[in-house]
Amino acid sequence: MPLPVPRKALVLAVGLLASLAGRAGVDTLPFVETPAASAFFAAGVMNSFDGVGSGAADDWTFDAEAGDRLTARIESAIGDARPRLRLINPAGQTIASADGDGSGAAEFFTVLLPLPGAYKVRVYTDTQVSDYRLRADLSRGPTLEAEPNNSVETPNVPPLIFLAGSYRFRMAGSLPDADSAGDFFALGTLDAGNAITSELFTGPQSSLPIGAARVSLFRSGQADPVFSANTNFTFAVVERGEYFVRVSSADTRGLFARYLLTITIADGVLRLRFSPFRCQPKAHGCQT
Ligand SMILES: [Ca+2]
Repeated sequence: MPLPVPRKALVLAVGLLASLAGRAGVDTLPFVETPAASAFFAAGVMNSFDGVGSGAADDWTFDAEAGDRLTARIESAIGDARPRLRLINPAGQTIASADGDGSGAAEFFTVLLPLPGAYKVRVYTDTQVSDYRLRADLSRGPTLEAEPNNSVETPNVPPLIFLAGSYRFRMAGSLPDADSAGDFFALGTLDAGNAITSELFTGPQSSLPIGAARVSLFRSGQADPVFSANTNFTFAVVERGEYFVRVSSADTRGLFARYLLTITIADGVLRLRFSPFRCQPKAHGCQT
């Protein structure tokens, strides 16, 4: 086994930079499960393009299981680098592709990894060398957000996990600088007495400090949130309607501003013998 040659790669973890060894042009994405046992894995690196053109690409490798999903976003320090972002499967085929514009950002969301094996996130520039930062989020469970999800008109609709007397979803997302609108997720139609419990995790793989992100509840037809907090909470629904939850941050957004949101909805009115929730097959994929 050849010894790795030290490389200039830097790994971003716990908000600190630590050196990482690897081979020129090929290195490992250092995924960390966050929080433990969540099935959500986060990685981040800082590096620079060695030259112009795909021949000078950096390949960031990782192992996946069949059914995993990957989101990645690159931001170049110089916008004119217009970074190219590719996802290469174990057979060498490109299965996702995004080209940055003059803002220097490129991203793809929640790409299904159908085969087990070694994948590569490939990044390069066709125009201008630059430093860059790359975020990768891999999920084996929680749903990964997909932009645009910036209003109640265009929310993500997470699949639900049905539990005894409640249902739940877990959503992993992030709030880059440009995402001042935040991320909206549909909760479906709720009745008075239903209880919405929100838990937001950021943790050491996120640049969001505790309390920097806000979770707000919206009811269809009302412009203002019916409830909003920057701490975990339980909210009792007063009025039947279609509800949405938004995660946002006014001033601490960034490439690594990740979060994992867990929403649990319980039937506070205890109609135990019947399903307390109005199933929305189109939205939730459940059976009526
Ligand atoms: Ca958003």
